[in-house]
Amino acid sequence: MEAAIKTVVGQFVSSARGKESLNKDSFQKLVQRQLGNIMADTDSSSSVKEMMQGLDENHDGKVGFQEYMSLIGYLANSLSESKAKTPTAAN
Ligand SMILES: [Ca+2]
Repeated sequence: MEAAIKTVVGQFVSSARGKESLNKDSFQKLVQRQLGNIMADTDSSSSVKEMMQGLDENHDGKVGFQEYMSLIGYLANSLSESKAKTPTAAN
């Protein structure tokens, strides 16, 4: 679990390339390279843009760390719901 947390943080840090937030290009690359299986439509730049606007709570046009964590939380929640619906896939 510690490795998973390090991965989540490390992906943000390396994608942001020393900046505090992900811009549209770096967000799109992150989503396509790292979340292409868990998320739908990551190849569509318009749907990635919509996703980004949904996450951008402070409306600065970028995805900050807290906003990124909202996405991770959302994905974790979706995963736990889909697992709960499939009793054979416990743990
Ligand atoms: Ca933002």
